[in-house]
Amino acid sequence: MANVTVIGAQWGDEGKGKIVDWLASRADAVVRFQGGHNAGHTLVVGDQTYKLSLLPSGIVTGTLSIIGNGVVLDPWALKAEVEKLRGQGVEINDDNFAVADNCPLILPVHRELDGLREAAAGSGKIGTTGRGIGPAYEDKVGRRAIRVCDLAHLDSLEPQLDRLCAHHDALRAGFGEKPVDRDDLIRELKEIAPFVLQFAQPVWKRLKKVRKAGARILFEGAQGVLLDIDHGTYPFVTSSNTVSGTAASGSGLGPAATGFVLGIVKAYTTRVGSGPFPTELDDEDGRMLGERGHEFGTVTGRQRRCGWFDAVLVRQTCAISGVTGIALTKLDVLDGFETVKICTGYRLGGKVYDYLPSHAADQAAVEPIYEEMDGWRETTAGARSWADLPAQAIKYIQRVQELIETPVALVSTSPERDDTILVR
Ligand code: 2SA
Ligand code: MG
Repeated sequence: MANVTVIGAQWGDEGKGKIVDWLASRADAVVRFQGGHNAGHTLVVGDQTYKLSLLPSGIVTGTLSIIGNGVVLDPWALKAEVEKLRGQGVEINDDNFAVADNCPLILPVHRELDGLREAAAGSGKIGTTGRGIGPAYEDKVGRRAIRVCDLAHLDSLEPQLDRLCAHHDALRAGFGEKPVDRDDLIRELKEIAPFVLQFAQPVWKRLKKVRKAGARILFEGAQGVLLDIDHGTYPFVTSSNTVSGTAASGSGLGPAATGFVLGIVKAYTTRVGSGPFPTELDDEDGRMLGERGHEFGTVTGRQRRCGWFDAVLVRQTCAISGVTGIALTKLDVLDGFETVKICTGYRLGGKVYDYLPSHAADQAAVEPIYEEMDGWRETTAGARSWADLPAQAIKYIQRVQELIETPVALVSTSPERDDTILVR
């Protein structure tokens, strides 16, 4: 196996966790390169279910797991997740786990600001996970973040705190909130620092070393391309770049290390949070997809919006993210539908579009153009080869592949690691 970069090719929750876990068992290192503990990857191994939101999925198999500099790190969330997994018998130590010492931290003020803004926005809210992701990235690009390496220098943090608090106190005042309690913040940071610092290092160096030794590296993306800060359904997006290119900048390896780009694609479409969703269904079919697909957020438990497969969007995200091949997941959720629909284009103002236009109002107004196919009655759940699949399901996969102009490399037919069809 060469290096692989796994990214979500829709709005997240495509089933990356299972695929990443499957690939992690064949990799020597697994790297998270963007996002934070807003991700939600569910891994089912035997009779154990692991829910990860910050740690790379390789941690469960004892594979070297690295949090790269592109991630925003909540040190308290890290500690809680490490402790939870240790409680499930997972070994985590400074040999199999490392955190980039140049990662910006998510602080309590970020979470508070996330919540204050969402509450104030009312119906115009983004529908964030409330984890402080956006405000933490804002402070990173605003050059006032406190980073992992600062935890080793807390006695000389005053100038940075001045910059951070000058910014946040003004924002908080606008919401009628008290200024940041600096003493409290320093005390909390001092308390958590030793825990984080035991894993902290310049991970680009560690990666350089393992790469030189021939390690196969798996880059684990979180969320999906439609939530990308540049290419997504702005402003209803997350605050990081979720495209494959971020694997390089968010880990400290060059673009050549990215390797095979595997886009994870759900056989239908879901979205959690606000924003445009052309194929969204507000009917019995939509409810059936949600119910059969167990469409609830791993992190927040929020119910996901559901709709038919949108080939326009996935063709676009595969192009934007340079996807080499896709893994098609949750095909079995479509089992038993009399007919299934695929969106092949949009209508807007008398024109037909073969892509999603950039403007938010246009994105909200496009009307999907559907192609209808016969469904299949047989179950595809647990299928492990083409021969296990009904002819109509194969037709569906082939049509998806044709429309998105990207080959299907894998088909996943249940949350179980081995229920996977390898196409090439
Ligand atoms: P944020 O918190 O600033 O990143 O939210 C901004 C938007 O990004 C969406 N977002 C997600 N969408 C799907 N899955 C995500 N992760 C969890 C999961 C979500 C959960 O995998 O299940 O548990 O609810 C994720 N993270 C961010 C979010 O809905 C906003 O639209
Ligand atoms: Mg998820």
